[in-house]
Amino acid sequence: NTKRKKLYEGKAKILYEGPEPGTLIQYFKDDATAFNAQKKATLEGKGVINNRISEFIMSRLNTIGVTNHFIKRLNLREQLIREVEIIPLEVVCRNVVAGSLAQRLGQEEGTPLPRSIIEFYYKKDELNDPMVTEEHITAFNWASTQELDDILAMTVRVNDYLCGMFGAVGITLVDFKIEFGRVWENDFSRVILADEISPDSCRLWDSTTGEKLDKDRFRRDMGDVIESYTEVARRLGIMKDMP
Ligand code: U5P
Repeated sequence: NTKRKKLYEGKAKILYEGPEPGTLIQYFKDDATAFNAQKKATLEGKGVINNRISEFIMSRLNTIGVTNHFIKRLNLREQLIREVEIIPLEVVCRNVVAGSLAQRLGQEEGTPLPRSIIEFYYKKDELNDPMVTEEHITAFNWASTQELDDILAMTVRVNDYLCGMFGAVGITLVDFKIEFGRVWENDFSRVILADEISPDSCRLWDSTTGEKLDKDRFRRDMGDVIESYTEVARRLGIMKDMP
């Protein structure tokens, strides 16, 4: 392995300088954190599985016209991606009540929502990623109104596609978090999907048993985290070459 410049290290991923200008290498670590890194662990093999699941989902989304940063997988833990100017928002889309929605509004976990809810959180660890509205986002120039429209439209498309994709293999997509970035072409910028989509960033429940197949198993000390992530990959028909 040749030496290369580390540009950013997050809780579960590292970004390195890429081979060409405008590209980066995204490395998936085995580290898991929850509750803004108050809870930490290393889950052996998680990085490998999430690299594969995210590759699978991002490639599918690219083919249906949801432009994203994924270019190609390089090896077990790394993928080549397009460099973006990250938009400091976590966009959460919910189909069923769970997690912070259940907590904050006292609603029962598992209740299907009559229509999907999209929420925005400002990415700021020191502030615990507070929820914000579109007005905060445009007031502080985190994204323009046009960019917000594009983000909303893309989020709805991602949700529709992933609900169908997971539904077909007996998994309910309860909710998920995605992130977006800006790319510049000449003097124009465009918003594309970035980061990752994996059981770290989605709630996935077995459609018949309700069994959780996602990061809540880690957050709630339920055990079998890797086994559940592997089950998601198996149902999607990926990693057939892995033990
Ligand atoms: N989520 C993340 N990262 C965060 C917060 C939430 O990926 O920092 C995901 C959760 O995995 C869940 C969804 O799928 O966003 C909603 O989380 P919550 O607001 O219910 O905790």
